[in-house]
Amino acid sequence: MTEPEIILHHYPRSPFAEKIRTAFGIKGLRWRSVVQPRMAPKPDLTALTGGYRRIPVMQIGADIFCDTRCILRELEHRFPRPSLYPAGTAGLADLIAAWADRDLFAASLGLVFGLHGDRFPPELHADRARFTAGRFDGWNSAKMRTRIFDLRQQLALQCGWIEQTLSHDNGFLLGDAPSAADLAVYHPLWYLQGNLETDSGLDGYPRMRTWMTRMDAIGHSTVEELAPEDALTIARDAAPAAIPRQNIDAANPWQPGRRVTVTPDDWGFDPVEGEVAWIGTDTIALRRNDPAVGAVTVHFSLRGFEIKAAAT
Ligand SMILES: N[C@@H](CCC(=O)N[C@@H](CS)C(=O)NCC(=O)O)C(=O)O
Repeated sequence: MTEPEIILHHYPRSPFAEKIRTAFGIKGLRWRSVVQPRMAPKPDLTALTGGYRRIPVMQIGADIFCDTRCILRELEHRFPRPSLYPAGTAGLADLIAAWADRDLFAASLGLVFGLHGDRFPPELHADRARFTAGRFDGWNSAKMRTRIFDLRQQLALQCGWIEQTLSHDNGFLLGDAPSAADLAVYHPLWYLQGNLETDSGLDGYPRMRTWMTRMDAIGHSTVEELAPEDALTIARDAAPAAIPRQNIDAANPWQPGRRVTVTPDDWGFDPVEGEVAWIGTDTIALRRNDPAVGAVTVHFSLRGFEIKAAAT
């Protein structure tokens, strides 16, 4: 049987998508690229996810993986070599990623919009203000500008940590091979550098700059374009992967069959409703039926999401 294709729903300038594109590069995977809009509405994406609009989303047949943590977990499971957790890095790589995906990302994004908010169209500011529900100064350029000095300080502090971590001169953050930690630290800096160039403040960290060049050289492996409607057809024609039987702790309120909502807890608070199909220690999968694509299983990371009983 041929392996189903990996489809990534993304857009070129998305830092979190760069995290996954670089993971494809590390693992040498072939993938199909579906370019989605960078603002809502995203009907060809939400038909698959049930409302989640963030980028990136990975699709394999009728299985949909939301959030980069969940995507990396699935890639590691299906394609274990080379590992995103080389010897000695499990645990520590995820701890570093938990900081970088939030704090380093928020400071980088804040600085780009503080310095160059005027370059982005008003519709994008309005969309992101709704998306983040008041965080990031409501995406008001004037307010964001007043934070530039503080954000530069925050970034200098965090870049100092990265520079020190790289003082072993082993090539990557946790040794001589790239890990999930490198992916998470790289994507906010890639975004900063791509938008601010010499004004990014990154030049004061020579080891970090060399490491960024090394990360950039990994590339994205082999990619082919796919039209959004073709991705929907692939989901419609596929059946979700079989869910293994589980023994679940009776105290767990989210037993298979229960209707729940799953909602991000940081930004982009769009709930997805479905029936619990699987729950593990780090992921939850919901079964849902969509008029456009039929039965799909939507997978989420447990970290960064809130589960609630559905109202109906
Ligand atoms: N925790 C999420 C964060 C994803 C995220 O915030 N992505 C940004 C793009 S880099 C986004 O969705 N922005 C709004 C949009 O594209 O509509 C992950 O790891 O995937």
